[in-house]
Amino acid sequence: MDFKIIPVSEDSPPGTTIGIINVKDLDSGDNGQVNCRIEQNAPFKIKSNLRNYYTLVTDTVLDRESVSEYNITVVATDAGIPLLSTKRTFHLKVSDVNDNAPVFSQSVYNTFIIENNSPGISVLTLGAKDPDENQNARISYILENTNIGGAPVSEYVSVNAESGVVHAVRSFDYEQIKQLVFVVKAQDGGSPPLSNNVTVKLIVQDQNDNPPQVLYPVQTGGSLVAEVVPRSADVGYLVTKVVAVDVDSGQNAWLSYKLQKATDRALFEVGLQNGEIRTIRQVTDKDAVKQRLTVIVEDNGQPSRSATVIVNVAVADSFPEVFSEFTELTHDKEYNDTLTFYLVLALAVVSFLFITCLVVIVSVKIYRWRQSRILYHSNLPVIPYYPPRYSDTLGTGTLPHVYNYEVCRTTDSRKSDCKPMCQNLASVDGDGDDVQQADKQLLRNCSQMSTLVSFTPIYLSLFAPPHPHPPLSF
Ligand SMILES: [Ca+2]
Ligand SMILES: [Ca+2]
Ligand SMILES: [Ca+2]
Ligand SMILES: [Ca+2]
Repeated sequence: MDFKIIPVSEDSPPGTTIGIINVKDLDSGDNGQVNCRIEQNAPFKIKSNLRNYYTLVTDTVLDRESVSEYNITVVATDAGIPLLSTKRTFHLKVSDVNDNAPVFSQSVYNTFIIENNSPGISVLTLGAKDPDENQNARISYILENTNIGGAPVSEYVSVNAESGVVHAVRSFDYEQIKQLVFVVKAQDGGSPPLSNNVTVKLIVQDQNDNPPQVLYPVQTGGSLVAEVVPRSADVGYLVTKVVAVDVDSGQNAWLSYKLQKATDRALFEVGLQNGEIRTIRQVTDKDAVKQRLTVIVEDNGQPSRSATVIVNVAVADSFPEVFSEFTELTHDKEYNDTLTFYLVLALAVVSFLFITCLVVIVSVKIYRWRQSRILYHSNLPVIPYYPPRYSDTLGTGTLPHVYNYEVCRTTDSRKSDCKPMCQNLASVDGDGDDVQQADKQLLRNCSQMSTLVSFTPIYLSLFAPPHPHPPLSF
């Protein structure tokens, strides 16, 4: 008996030939008539196409993941009497096909992490199995890209591709994110690869990392709010209610209220659970108008956190009474400091401006006075006026006409004038029209100078030195 075995793939359809068997029997007739069969119950059968040749074929669909190899025993029997037979066993290995996707051990993973965790901490390990073989069973874990609150999920968690360990990338804040839902894919190395997804829910657990926050009474630095209790108030009169919140959850946000300090402990109580402040006895005339209570608000976390709030209470029947008691408090130190600062600043600015003006005025006065002194002592030469056609006169080289102007300035501007030397000019001797023209021109100039001088009275009177000016000559 000879065998020729061909390896078989698990996805081979029924009827696929696995091997060819050649059986010889030297006898003749029925003694040489051979019949082949398979000894075990196996998904194969033997077909005879030619005398002495048999083919071994698959009878059903094979599955390597169920039975990966077979030991097939073929028995060849003749039809003689007695029956003679022979048997041979051969080994058949079913080769793998990537026909299985990885399967996670759980359909959904739920895991917990306490907020304020260290970044990089491992959260859980995902496990998937692939019943195929070798590369067809090599699994990679891949974090599917989704967005959580506008940020990619990879900013929150990471997954080790080989081990399937999920790490927290950052520290979680329960008050920001209470749970994180993301998808991880397990993919084999087959060609083409097969994969499966699983949903992971990471639940962030609360820590008592927030103290209570008091919403009422509002605690502001400068202003003061007082609750008014009439003197006629009965026992159990509701003065006010302390309102507080805690952004934690559960026991970490379970608040209780206690009276820590009070001007008169026998007059008020605070509701342990609701924060209501009530009177516990009748108010009397002896009770001070101004009552100050310190209430502590505690959560029930481990360890607990707390906040304190000051409640001002006025025991009075009229607003003026309340006002007179609390006014001094409203003008607190901070307000006074601010007011003083601005007053000093304003005084400094005004003083500076005053001194600056004074210095400027004195400087200008000194300058003017020095100028006048220089002019007085300088003995500057008189600059004569040469009329037109001076060279055309008698050629004597002397000035035939003398033009003198005298300008007198006094502290009284109204008296400043161009002295009527001008009038004398009209009577100066001269011959010809040119001289007359020159005289007229001088008269006009004199008139203009008089006008100019008359425009300066304020200036002169303001800065004029106390002594009379000497006459100025041009
Ligand atoms: Ca596979
Ligand atoms: Ca397989
Ligand atoms: Ca918290
Ligand atoms: Ca808390």
